[in-house]
Amino acid sequence: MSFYNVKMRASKEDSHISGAERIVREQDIKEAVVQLIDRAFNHSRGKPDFVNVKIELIGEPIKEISLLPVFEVSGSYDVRSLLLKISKCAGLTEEVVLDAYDTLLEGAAPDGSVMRGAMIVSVPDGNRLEPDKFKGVRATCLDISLEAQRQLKKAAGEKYTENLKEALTLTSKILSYPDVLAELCISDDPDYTTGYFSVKGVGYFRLFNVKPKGHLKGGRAIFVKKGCNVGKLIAYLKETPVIAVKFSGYSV
Ligand code: PML
Ligand code: MG
Ligand code: MG
Ligand code: MG
Repeated sequence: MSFYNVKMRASKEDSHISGAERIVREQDIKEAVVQLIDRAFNHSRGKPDFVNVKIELIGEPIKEISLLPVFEVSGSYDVRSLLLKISKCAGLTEEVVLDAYDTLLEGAAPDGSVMRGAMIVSVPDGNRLEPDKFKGVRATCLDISLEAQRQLKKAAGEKYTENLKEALTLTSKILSYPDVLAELCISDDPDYTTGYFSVKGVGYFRLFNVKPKGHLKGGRAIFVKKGCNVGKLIAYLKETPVIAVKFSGYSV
Protein backbone atom coordinates (compact mmCIF):
# COMPACT_ATOMS: atom_id res chain seq x y z
CA MET A 1 0.00 0.00 0.00
CA SER A 2 1.32 3.48 -0.93
CA PHE A 3 1.56 6.39 1.45
CA TYR A 4 1.93 10.07 0.71
CA ASN A 5 3.54 12.85 2.72
CA VAL A 6 1.35 15.96 2.60
CA LYS A 7 3.16 19.10 3.77
CA MET A 8 1.93 22.63 4.29
CA ARG A 9 3.83 25.79 5.04
CA ALA A 10 2.40 29.26 5.30
CA SER A 11 4.13 32.62 5.51
CA LYS A 12 3.46 36.35 5.37
CA GLU A 13 5.95 38.75 3.86
CA ASP A 14 8.45 35.90 3.89
CA SER A 15 8.09 35.35 7.59
CA HIS A 16 6.94 31.94 8.86
CA ILE A 17 3.33 31.61 10.07
CA SER A 18 2.76 27.89 10.34
CA GLY A 19 3.74 24.53 8.97
CA ALA A 20 2.47 20.99 9.41
CA GLU A 21 2.41 17.65 7.69
CA ARG A 22 0.64 14.32 7.52
CA ILE A 23 1.43 10.84 6.22
CA VAL A 24 -1.72 9.40 4.60
CA ARG A 25 -3.04 6.90 2.07
CA GLU A 26 -4.18 8.14 -1.34
CA GLN A 27 -7.86 8.14 -0.35
CA ASP A 28 -7.13 10.44 2.62
CA ILE A 29 -5.07 13.05 0.78
CA LYS A 30 -8.05 15.33 0.12
CA GLU A 31 -9.08 15.43 3.77
CA ALA A 32 -5.50 16.09 4.89
CA VAL A 33 -5.12 18.97 2.42
CA VAL A 34 -8.37 20.57 3.62
CA GLN A 35 -7.26 20.29 7.28
CA LEU A 36 -3.83 21.73 6.56
CA ILE A 37 -5.20 24.66 4.56
CA ASP A 38 -7.69 25.36 7.29
CA ARG A 39 -4.83 25.48 9.70
CA ALA A 40 -2.75 27.78 7.50
CA PHE A 41 -5.55 30.37 7.45
CA ASN A 42 -6.39 30.19 11.16
CA HIS A 43 -3.16 30.83 13.00
CA SER A 44 -2.55 33.30 15.82
CA ARG A 45 0.44 34.69 13.90
CA GLY A 46 -1.94 36.10 11.25
CA LYS A 47 -3.20 35.53 7.70
CA PRO A 48 -0.65 34.14 5.27
CA ASP A 49 0.05 35.70 1.88
CA PHE A 50 1.74 32.50 0.72
CA VAL A 51 0.72 28.87 1.31
CA ASN A 52 2.55 25.92 -0.14
CA VAL A 53 1.07 22.41 -0.09
CA LYS A 54 3.27 19.60 -1.30
CA ILE A 55 2.18 15.99 -1.86
CA GLU A 56 4.92 13.42 -2.23
CA LEU A 57 4.80 9.65 -2.65
CA ILE A 58 6.81 7.91 0.06
CA GLY A 59 9.02 5.41 -1.69
CA GLU A 60 10.19 3.36 1.28
CA PRO A 61 8.66 1.41 4.17
CA ILE A 62 7.45 3.53 7.07
CA LYS A 63 9.20 2.93 10.37
CA GLU A 64 6.83 2.41 13.30
CA ILE A 65 7.84 3.84 16.67
CA SER A 66 6.28 4.37 20.12
CA LEU A 67 5.63 7.80 21.58
CA LEU A 68 7.69 8.55 24.66
CA PRO A 69 5.83 8.37 27.98
CA VAL A 70 4.97 11.84 29.34
CA PHE A 71 5.87 13.08 32.83
CA GLU A 72 4.16 16.33 33.65
CA VAL A 73 6.04 18.94 35.67
CA SER A 74 3.75 21.74 36.81
CA GLY A 75 3.36 24.07 39.79
CA SER A 76 6.23 26.28 40.84
CA TYR A 77 9.72 24.96 40.34
CA ASP A 78 13.07 26.24 39.21
CA VAL A 79 13.63 25.17 35.59
CA ARG A 80 17.42 25.23 35.83
CA SER A 81 17.54 23.05 38.97
CA LEU A 82 15.14 20.61 37.41
CA LEU A 83 17.15 20.37 34.16
CA LEU A 84 20.24 19.84 36.26
CA LYS A 85 18.62 17.02 38.22
CA ILE A 86 17.25 15.24 35.14
CA SER A 87 20.57 15.63 33.31
CA LYS A 88 22.48 14.15 36.24
CA CYS A 89 20.17 11.13 36.48
CA ALA A 90 20.31 10.61 32.71
CA GLY A 91 24.10 10.82 32.55
CA LEU A 92 24.04 14.02 30.48
CA THR A 93 26.59 16.76 31.12
CA GLU A 94 24.67 19.32 33.21
CA GLU A 95 26.62 22.38 32.03
CA VAL A 96 25.97 21.49 28.40
CA VAL A 97 22.22 21.24 29.00
CA LEU A 98 22.04 24.46 31.04
CA ASP A 99 24.10 26.32 28.45
CA ALA A 100 21.73 25.16 25.72
CA TYR A 101 18.75 26.34 27.79
CA ASP A 102 20.28 29.83 28.16
CA THR A 103 21.22 29.94 24.48
CA LEU A 104 17.67 29.07 23.38
CA LEU A 105 16.21 31.79 25.62
CA GLU A 106 18.65 34.34 24.18
CA GLY A 107 18.02 33.24 20.54
CA ALA A 108 20.36 30.56 19.22
CA ALA A 109 21.15 32.05 15.77
CA PRO A 110 24.41 34.01 15.39
CA ASP A 111 22.56 37.36 15.40
CA GLY A 112 20.53 36.44 18.48
CA SER A 113 17.35 35.66 16.54
CA VAL A 114 15.40 32.42 16.88
CA MET A 115 16.68 29.56 14.74
CA ARG A 116 14.06 27.99 12.49
CA GLY A 117 15.18 24.48 13.28
CA ALA A 118 17.13 22.83 16.08
CA MET A 119 20.71 23.23 17.11
CA ILE A 120 22.70 20.03 17.51
CA VAL A 121 24.82 19.88 20.63
CA SER A 122 27.54 17.33 21.19
CA VAL A 123 27.82 15.73 24.64
CA PRO A 124 30.01 15.98 26.68
CA ASP A 125 31.98 18.75 24.91
CA GLY A 126 29.06 21.07 24.15
CA ASN A 127 30.14 21.82 20.56
CA ARG A 128 27.46 23.00 18.14
CA LEU A 129 27.31 20.67 15.12
CA GLU A 130 24.46 21.97 12.92
CA PRO A 131 25.85 23.04 9.54
CA ASP A 132 23.57 26.09 9.15
CA LYS A 133 23.50 28.18 12.32
CA PHE A 134 20.45 30.19 11.19
CA LYS A 135 18.25 27.42 9.83
CA GLY A 136 19.30 24.66 12.18
CA VAL A 137 17.90 21.20 11.57
CA ARG A 138 14.28 20.18 11.17
CA ALA A 139 12.69 16.78 11.45
CA THR A 140 10.02 16.00 8.86
CA CYS A 141 8.28 13.03 7.30
CA LEU A 142 6.51 11.94 10.45
CA ASP A 143 2.99 11.44 11.73
CA ILE A 144 0.98 9.82 14.50
CA SER A 145 -1.61 7.08 13.94
CA LEU A 146 -5.26 7.73 14.83
CA GLU A 147 -5.05 5.03 17.50
CA ALA A 148 -1.98 6.55 19.19
CA GLN A 149 -3.64 9.96 19.02
CA ARG A 150 -6.73 8.56 20.72
CA GLN A 151 -4.61 6.97 23.48
CA LEU A 152 -2.72 10.22 24.06
CA LYS A 153 -5.91 12.33 24.16
CA LYS A 154 -7.49 9.96 26.64
CA ALA A 155 -4.43 9.82 28.90
CA ALA A 156 -3.74 13.59 28.86
CA GLY A 157 -7.41 14.55 29.31
CA GLU A 158 -7.82 18.31 29.75
CA LYS A 159 -4.04 18.79 29.50
CA TYR A 160 -4.14 17.67 25.87
CA THR A 161 -3.19 20.23 23.21
CA GLU A 162 -2.42 19.88 19.52
CA ASN A 163 1.03 21.30 20.36
CA LEU A 164 1.59 18.39 22.74
CA LYS A 165 0.61 15.87 20.08
CA GLU A 166 2.93 17.39 17.50
CA ALA A 167 5.85 17.99 19.84
CA LEU A 168 5.65 14.47 21.27
CA THR A 169 5.53 12.90 17.81
CA LEU A 170 8.44 15.02 16.62
CA THR A 171 10.70 14.34 19.59
CA SER A 172 9.83 10.62 19.57
CA LYS A 173 11.16 10.49 16.00
CA ILE A 174 14.25 12.49 16.93
CA LEU A 175 15.02 10.26 19.92
CA SER A 176 14.52 7.12 17.83
CA TYR A 177 17.90 7.84 16.19
CA PRO A 178 20.63 5.82 17.96
CA ASP A 179 23.11 8.66 18.62
CA VAL A 180 20.53 11.10 19.97
CA LEU A 181 20.54 11.31 23.78
CA ALA A 182 17.95 13.99 24.53
CA GLU A 183 16.12 17.04 23.25
CA LEU A 184 15.19 20.32 24.94
CA CYS A 185 12.41 22.50 23.53
CA ILE A 186 11.13 25.92 24.45
CA SER A 187 8.30 27.26 22.30
CA ASP A 188 9.05 30.53 20.52
CA ASP A 189 5.39 31.45 20.80
CA PRO A 190 5.20 34.22 23.47
CA ASP A 191 1.93 32.84 24.85
CA TYR A 192 2.91 29.19 24.93
CA THR A 193 5.09 28.74 27.99
CA THR A 194 5.12 24.94 27.96
CA GLY A 195 8.22 23.16 26.71
CA TYR A 196 9.84 19.79 27.24
CA PHE A 197 13.01 17.92 27.97
CA SER A 198 12.89 14.47 26.43
CA VAL A 199 15.47 11.89 27.43
CA LYS A 200 16.35 8.62 25.71
CA GLY A 201 15.08 5.60 27.62
CA VAL A 202 13.22 7.79 30.13
CA GLY A 203 10.53 9.94 28.56
CA TYR A 204 9.13 13.37 27.83
CA PHE A 205 9.29 15.76 30.78
CA ARG A 206 6.53 18.21 29.98
CA LEU A 207 7.62 21.48 31.53
CA PHE A 208 4.81 23.92 32.22
CA ASN A 209 6.34 27.38 32.74
CA VAL A 210 9.61 26.61 31.00
CA LYS A 211 9.93 30.33 30.23
CA PRO A 212 8.32 33.59 31.39
CA LYS A 213 5.04 34.52 29.69
CA GLY A 214 5.57 36.97 26.84
CA HIS A 215 9.16 35.91 26.18
CA LEU A 216 9.60 35.96 22.39
CA LYS A 217 12.44 33.52 22.03
CA GLY A 218 12.86 29.77 22.19
CA GLY A 219 13.86 26.84 20.04
CA ARG A 220 15.16 23.29 20.18
CA ALA A 221 18.44 21.65 21.10
CA ILE A 222 19.16 18.05 20.11
CA PHE A 223 21.86 16.46 22.27
CA VAL A 224 23.94 13.82 20.53
CA LYS A 225 26.82 11.53 21.45
CA LYS A 226 30.21 12.98 20.63
CA GLY A 227 31.37 11.62 17.27
CA CYS A 228 27.81 11.31 15.89
CA ASN A 229 27.74 11.42 12.07
CA VAL A 230 25.74 14.64 11.58
CA GLY A 231 25.06 14.06 7.87
CA LYS A 232 23.46 10.70 8.58
CA LEU A 233 21.51 12.12 11.51
CA ILE A 234 20.12 14.96 9.38
CA ALA A 235 19.19 12.55 6.57
CA TYR A 236 17.30 10.38 9.08
CA LEU A 237 15.49 13.35 10.62
CA LYS A 238 14.48 14.75 7.25
CA GLU A 239 13.89 11.73 5.08
CA THR A 240 13.14 8.52 6.96
CA PRO A 241 9.35 8.18 7.14
CA VAL A 242 8.23 7.50 10.70
CA ILE A 243 4.81 6.96 12.21
CA ALA A 244 4.13 6.80 15.95
CA VAL A 245 1.69 3.98 16.56
CA LYS A 246 1.61 3.56 20.36
CA PHE A 247 1.46 5.64 23.50
CA SER A 248 2.33 4.28 26.90
CA GLY A 249 1.29 6.79 29.53
CA TYR A 250 0.83 10.27 30.95
CA SER A 251 1.91 10.73 34.57
CA VAL A 252 1.38 13.81 36.69
C1 PML B 1 3.53 20.60 25.00
O1 PML B 1 3.98 19.67 25.71
O2 PML B 1 2.47 21.16 25.27
C2 PML B 1 4.31 21.06 23.77
C3 PML B 1 5.55 21.82 24.11
C4 PML B 1 6.38 22.25 22.93
C5 PML B 1 5.71 23.23 21.99
C6 PML B 1 6.60 23.65 20.87
C7 PML B 1 5.94 24.62 19.93
O3 PML B 1 4.80 24.41 19.55
O4 PML B 1 6.56 25.60 19.56
MG1 MG C 1 4.69 24.58 13.19
MG1 MG D 1 7.90 27.50 15.87
MG1 MG E 1 5.05 27.35 17.59
